[in-house]
Amino acid sequence: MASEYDGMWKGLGMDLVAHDQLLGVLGQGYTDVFLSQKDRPAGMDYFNFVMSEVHGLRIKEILEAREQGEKVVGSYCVFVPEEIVRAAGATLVGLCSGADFAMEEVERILPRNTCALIKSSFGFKLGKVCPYLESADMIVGENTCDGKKKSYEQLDKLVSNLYVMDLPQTKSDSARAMLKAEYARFAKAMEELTGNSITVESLKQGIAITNAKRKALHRLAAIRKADPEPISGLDALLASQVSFYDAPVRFTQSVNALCDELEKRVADNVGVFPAKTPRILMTGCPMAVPNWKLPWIVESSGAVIVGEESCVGERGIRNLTDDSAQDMDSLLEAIVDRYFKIDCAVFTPNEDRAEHIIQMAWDYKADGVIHYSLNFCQPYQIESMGLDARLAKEGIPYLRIETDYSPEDAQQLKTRVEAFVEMIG
Ligand code: BJ8
Repeated sequence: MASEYDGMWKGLGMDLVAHDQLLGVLGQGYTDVFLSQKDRPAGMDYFNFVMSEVHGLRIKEILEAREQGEKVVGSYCVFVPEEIVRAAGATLVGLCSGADFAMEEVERILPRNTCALIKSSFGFKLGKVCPYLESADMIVGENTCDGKKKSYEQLDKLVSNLYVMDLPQTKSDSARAMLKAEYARFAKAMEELTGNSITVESLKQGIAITNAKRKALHRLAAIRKADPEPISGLDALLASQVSFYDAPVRFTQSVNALCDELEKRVADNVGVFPAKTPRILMTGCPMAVPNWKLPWIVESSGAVIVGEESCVGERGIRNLTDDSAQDMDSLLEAIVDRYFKIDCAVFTPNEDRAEHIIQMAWDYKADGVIHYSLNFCQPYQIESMGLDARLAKEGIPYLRIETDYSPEDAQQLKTRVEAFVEMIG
C-alpha cells in the first residue's frame, strides 16, 4: 500500500515491498494485542500514536534534525551511555528487534541456534526494513554475550559505521576501570562523530534529560504496585519499548501525563483488572518491539503483569546518574557508577540480579515470577535454572519459559501459563 513516507524510506535504501509486509503484520499484531484491551488509560493514546508513526513521523523528525547536523546513534544494549550521546548533541535510538525477518538470509551468516534477538537484528538489516538502522550515523555494537560479540564481526561486513564497545563481564575493580576507559573512548568517538565538544555543562544536560526519562518511568513503575492495577503490563511494557525510539523530553512529558491519570485511578480504586487478580513479575531477556507474545499470553490467561526485571523494564532504568560533580572526570565516574550496577546475566557472578528479582517480587506484591529466556540464550537460561531454589526458599512460585519470536508455541505456552496462574490464584 502506498504511503506518504515511501519517498523517505526509498531514500534510506529500504525495500518497500518487504517493509510494507512488516508494517502490515505489526499493525495487525498491535490491533489484536493492544487496541483490544478494555479500559485503557486515555494517556495511552499518545503511545498508540507513536507506534502508528514509529517508522513514519518519528523517522521524518530524526531525518530533519539530521539535515540540521544532528547525528544519530543506534545501539543494541542499555550499556551504551545515553548521557554521553546527548552531551555530544546526538540522538540515541534502540536497534534491537523483536520479530523474525529474512531468516533464510540470516541463517546463511549466523548459526540457526543463535538467539532470536540477534537474528532479528540481522534480519532487519538484510531485509532492509528498519529505518532506524538505515538512518544511523554510528551503530554501537556492545561486547556482551558471545552471540552478540561474535555476530558483530559479521555485522561489520554489512554496515560501514559499526563502533564496537568492549564491556566487562565481572564486577571487579579492574572491570570497572575497563568500563571507564571504554566510556572515555566512546566520548571521544562521539565528539569526532558530531564535531561537538563534550563539556561539563553539556554532560550535565545529557544526564538531566536521561535522568528525567528514568524518573518518569520509576513513577510509572511505582504506580503498578497498586491493586487493582490501573494499567496493564502490556501497556507499561509498551511505554518502556517506546522510550528507546521517542524524543526523550516529549516522552518524559507523556509518561508523566499518563502517571497523573493513573494516580487518579489508584485514588478512585479503578483498575484494568479486578482487584486480587493474580500478579506476575516477569524477568529475563529484553522484549523489543514487537515481541509481545508472552505478555499477551499472561494477561489473557487471567493474570496481570506488575513489573519487568528486564532491560526493557526496571534493569534498564533502575538507577539515576549523580549529576552533582563539577568536573568532567567526576561526571564520567558518576556515569560509570550508574552503569556498572546493571545486573545483566553476562556478568559472573551475578548475585545482585537474584536479590533484585526477590526484592521486586516483594515490592510489587507479585504472586509469582515468570522467567522468560530466548532459546539459545545461555546467560539468561543458566541464571533461570539457578533461580529455582532461590525463589522456592522465599516461597515465591516460579515458572521458567524458553521461547522465540515465532507464534508456533503460543498454544503450548498458554496451557503452561494458565496452569501456573491457576496454581498461584
Ligand atoms: S545489558 S540483557 S541489553 S546484553 S538474549 S543477545 S544476552 S543470547 S540482550 Fe542484553 Fe545489554 Fe545484557 Fe541488557 Fe545475548 Fe541472550 Fe540473545 Fe541477549
